[in-house]
Amino acid sequence: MAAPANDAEEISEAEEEEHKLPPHPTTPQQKSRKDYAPPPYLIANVDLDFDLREEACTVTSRLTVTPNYGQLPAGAAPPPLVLDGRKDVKLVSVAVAGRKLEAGEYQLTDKTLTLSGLPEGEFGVEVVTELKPQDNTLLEGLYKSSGNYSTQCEAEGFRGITYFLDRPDVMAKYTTRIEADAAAYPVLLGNGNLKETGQADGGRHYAVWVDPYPKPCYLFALVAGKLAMKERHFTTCSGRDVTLRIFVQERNLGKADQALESLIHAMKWDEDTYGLEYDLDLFNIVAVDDFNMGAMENKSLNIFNSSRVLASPATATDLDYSRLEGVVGHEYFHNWTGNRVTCRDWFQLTLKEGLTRYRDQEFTSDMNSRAVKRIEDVMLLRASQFTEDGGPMAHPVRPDSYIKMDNFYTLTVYNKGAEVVRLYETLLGKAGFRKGMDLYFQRHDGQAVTCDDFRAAMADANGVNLDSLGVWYGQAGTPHLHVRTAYDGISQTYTLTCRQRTPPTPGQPDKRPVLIPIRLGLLGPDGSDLPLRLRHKDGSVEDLGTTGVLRFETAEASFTFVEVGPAEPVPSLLRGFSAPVKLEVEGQTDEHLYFLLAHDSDPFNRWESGQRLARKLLMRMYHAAAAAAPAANSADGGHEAAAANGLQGDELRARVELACAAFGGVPDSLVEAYRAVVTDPALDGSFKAMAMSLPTLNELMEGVEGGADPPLLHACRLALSRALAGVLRPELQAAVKDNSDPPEQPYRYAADACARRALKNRALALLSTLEDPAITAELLRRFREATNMTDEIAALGCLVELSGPEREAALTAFYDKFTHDPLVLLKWLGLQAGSNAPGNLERVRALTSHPAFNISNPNNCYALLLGFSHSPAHFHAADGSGYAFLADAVLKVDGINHQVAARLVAPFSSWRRYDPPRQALMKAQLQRILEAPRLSENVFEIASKSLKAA
Ligand code: B3K
Ligand code: ZN
Repeated sequence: MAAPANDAEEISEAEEEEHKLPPHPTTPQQKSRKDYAPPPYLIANVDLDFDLREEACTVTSRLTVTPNYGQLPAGAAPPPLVLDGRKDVKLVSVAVAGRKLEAGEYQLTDKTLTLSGLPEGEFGVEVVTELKPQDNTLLEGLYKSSGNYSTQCEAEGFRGITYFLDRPDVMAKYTTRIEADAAAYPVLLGNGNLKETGQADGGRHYAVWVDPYPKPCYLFALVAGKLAMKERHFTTCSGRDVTLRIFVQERNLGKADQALESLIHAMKWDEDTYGLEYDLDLFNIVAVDDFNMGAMENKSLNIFNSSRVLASPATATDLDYSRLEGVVGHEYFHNWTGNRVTCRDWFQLTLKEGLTRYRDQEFTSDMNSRAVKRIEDVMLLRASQFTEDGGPMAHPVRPDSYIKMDNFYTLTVYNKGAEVVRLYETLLGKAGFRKGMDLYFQRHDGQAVTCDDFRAAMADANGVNLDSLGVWYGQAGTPHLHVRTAYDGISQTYTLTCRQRTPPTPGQPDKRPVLIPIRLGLLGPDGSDLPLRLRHKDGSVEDLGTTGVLRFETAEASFTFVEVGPAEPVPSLLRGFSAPVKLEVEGQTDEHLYFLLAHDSDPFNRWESGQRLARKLLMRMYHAAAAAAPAANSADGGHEAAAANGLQGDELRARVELACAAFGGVPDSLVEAYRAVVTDPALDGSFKAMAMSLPTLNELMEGVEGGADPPLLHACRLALSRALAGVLRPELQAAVKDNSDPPEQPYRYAADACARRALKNRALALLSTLEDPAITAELLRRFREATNMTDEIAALGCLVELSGPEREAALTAFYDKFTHDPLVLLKWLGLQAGSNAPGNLERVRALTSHPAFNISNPNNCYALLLGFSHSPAHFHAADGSGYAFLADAVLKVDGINHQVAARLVAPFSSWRRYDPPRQALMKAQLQRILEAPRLSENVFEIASKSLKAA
């Protein structure tokens, strides 16, 4: 099992030895899960008073502190109370039990305020602090965005407001009084119910908010500003009226309706699916421009990154609409999974995030196409979470240690965590899962609990033992599942022999088997599902219907099906992607895959078969092209991927096409399979669009042994798209034509309308790779005539990859049209950032000083700087120029916002996936980052751990 986590000293010593790291100015403290201890004090009530003023804000916090240390030994003094704080929080005064303390009576450091000599029993503490929100560029704690006050407290931002026990197992009832200038800040919002409002001296006013539900401080929020509002109502299942409001800047009022609509859907869905009703009379949403993450589930005052919550047909794409629905749902669902039942400590983050991500995935599936949603979720998991799990930052869904918790809001905790929750559902069925959820709330409402408590509720509600699921929480890395099949024609039996292995990850050399539910079917010769009759060890036979679930939890096991008939069946394994593993089916032929693609009753596996076929071909192309390149270029004496290094543009393209032609090009059978998909009238357009999408570059990279050459791999992907588009041109053009709506048709965000746009735009994207002037002209025309952002950005996205005059014309037109809409300009920045068009690094560099770019705004950094890391051609340029550019950006941003900077380091963490010359270049940049003075703990953690695995 997991080796015990290193403590802070071990980490930094090892770092210094291996990489000669300069000691970090404040040796970052690594926190370990095994060190959890309950707090010696609890806080029952928090009474906060915010006096918001332009130069400085004063916060008065009155706490009711209760002992939690149990019986004191006779004569022993109560333990000290250590409150968390932050350097930029100025302590004005502190009083205990009504008496103001003198300077020598408490201890103050950059991070803590320690109070000793405390009374026994309950006592009051009053802390007064002074803040400068206008200077808070970290965007944690209280800060200003677009002239308004706003907060972000998860994970540890509350200590940026006042000295407090900033940990989730301290749950208190909050009262918040906010006072500010009435003209500049007419809207004053807090958690819970609005109890009182009134005028104050000097043109000021105030509001008092009372939250009746105990909560950890990370769920505290406050907003004060000039905001416009839209309102709707929801009647809960028990007949209560809830007022729903969204607050936005005046100019964004036209983009606020969809959020309220999605919120209503989410509230209804949670009642219908889980019987969970909203528990207050008011629910507020606020859109904020400067926000590190997507959104935050503060009790009854959800704060969103404006890019996630504002939408209109002219400014948001179908993808934006669907994400909005998902994220509004996610934050709302947290009210029960996260707020009413919260995490005991931050190591348990997946308790709320994995579960809530699972819930938002299910919500989106029920609102739209379940099959398409599953495919999208698996694509993301494989493209990004598998990468994380295979890299130096690999961590279990319940991490063992961290330096900065904010670095652990990862795809592993969220999305792999959601897959782990899905395992319960797969094993227990929907009804059994619901029973488990009911018991979980019955037992733990109002508590701060652990992932083990969740598992126990699931097990106890169903009377089963789920202990073996525990391994998923503690083990990092993606399990490999290997299946061998054997058909016996004489006995008409079919046996699957399964083996599993989880690769070692940093700190976890040895792995245990995990419980893998394998959902499967067996296809007969006509493509229909055979009845599944599983023979048990005792000889009894169990009827599993036509789709069954095998429980595979040892290193190796066999499963035999009887009465399978006179022909060898074709297995459809891991239907619906029933576990987050890498599946290899020994002896699976292309014929099997074509057969599954044509017939599988499981839509996920139909799609998956196409992906596997494309992946195999792409890998063949890649290796052929890499081997064909002159070895003289090779920096490591013959490493094949390195051999094509440095080739660019047309040369690279020619190399790939030649190599592909040498083995006969794209097989007819693949072309025919794609043709069948595009022209099948029974298939949903969104599904077709997914089926016509090639495996992502990230996913392909995983498959290249010894490290990939991204520009070469990208060139192969492009070559395959081009080849398919060349042969299927008539079918693709027909798909474009048949799915184009007349210009007078108003935009609708609805499954059927989105499906038409998805198919049309996917077909256009494939056609665009032909670089045929007629098609390029059509793209430009479609761009100009688009009546919604989905079509507009789809056309622009194609044009941006081309290098002709159309590219510039479209980019300029788009900028001119949206100069005054910073949210839309994020798309404009993002498209240019990720483009592979020749010479694009210079363009991206120039954009960093463009008026549309603001380095202090997280969305801008994500669009342009992180967006640049998505360009295989330029971020991974063989000369290292792309890496140097991003590392410069990391250092610059780290001086402003640590969380954002840490996210910009992530692309370097996967250095091991690339060819040796690139590995060296990336590691050199990580080293350079680490040597920079005044590095934040956030960046230090990612960069040092990334290098440590070298
Ligand atoms: N819980 C927040 C994320 C908080 C981020 C802390 N750095 C959003 C969410 O998952 O709902
Ligand atoms: Zn969440």
